[in-house]
Amino acid sequence: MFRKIIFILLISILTGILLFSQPAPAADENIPYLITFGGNADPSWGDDDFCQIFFCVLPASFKQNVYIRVFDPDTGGAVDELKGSFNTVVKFSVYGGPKCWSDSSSQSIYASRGNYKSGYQMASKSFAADVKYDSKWYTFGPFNPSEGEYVEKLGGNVFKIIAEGISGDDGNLYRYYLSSAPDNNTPVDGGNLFTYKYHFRLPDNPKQVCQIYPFADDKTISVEVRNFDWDNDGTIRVFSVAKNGIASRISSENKWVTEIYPVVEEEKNSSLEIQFIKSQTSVIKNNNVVVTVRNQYGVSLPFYVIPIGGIPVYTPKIRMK
Ligand SMILES: [Ca+2]
Ligand SMILES: [Ca+2]
Ligand SMILES: [Ca+2]
Repeated sequence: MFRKIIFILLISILTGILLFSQPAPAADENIPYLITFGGNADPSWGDDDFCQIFFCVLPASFKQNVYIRVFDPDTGGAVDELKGSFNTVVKFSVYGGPKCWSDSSSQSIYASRGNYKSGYQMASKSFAADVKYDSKWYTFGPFNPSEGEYVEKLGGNVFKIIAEGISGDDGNLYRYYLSSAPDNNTPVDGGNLFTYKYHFRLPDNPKQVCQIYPFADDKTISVEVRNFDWDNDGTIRVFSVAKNGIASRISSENKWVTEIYPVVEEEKNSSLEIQFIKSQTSVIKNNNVVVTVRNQYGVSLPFYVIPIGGIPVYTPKIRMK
């Protein structure tokens, strides 16, 4: 009993801290950057569609203006991935209003082929190589929460941000922050960011492990985990309250692979954890990957940067029957 109380206290403390960190990628994910390549890039560099869609959700009680900040929005300088010379343009656009989330095409893993620009565009800016924005934050907003789409299921107002590789062949690395201030990163209490298709850069250091947290709702009876262009870099494992690091197939250069896992009762309405463990024997640098998770109906599961219900802890036979 005492141990249980300590455990709950620990989780509360951890969750409390997590609620106050809202970058994407989040610190817990240990992912250095999001990535979007220019529209004329080769997918074998690790981006299958040159388009990344993120959503921000603000709790219904949150009424202040918010800002979506982008770190290093330009493609050039030290952070980004150079091919030949820097000639890439990436456009960032923020959407709100009805359908910005609820149009199913914006949640599809094939979103970039459909009506993913649903809702209405509230702000947009294209960035090429520009020292003005190199390793600096650019701020979109202010946005009034009521300008988002209210989604009861998600508990609040939702905005969408699309990063789209317009032209060029270089990789734009960047990060987001959902902020209540225009000129610094001030967390939105209870806010969260999520995506249905995660395009990201792995760390170069083989000792670093990344993790992402898809959420399985009560309708989920199996999940299909897909990964693209993992370049055979080590292992990918799935953890949950009922899974203790089950290995996934891993993809090679420019290839998708699929792994299907059954979801048991205890895992419903909880976050899963997918761990990306780099090869300990070969050094693979600048490894960019794409990951999707869908349920048995082919509906995408969202990845939240702050895992819903906290980081899953493997608890064998959590509910004895
Ligand atoms: Ca180039
Ligand atoms: Ca950049
Ligand atoms: Ca790769």
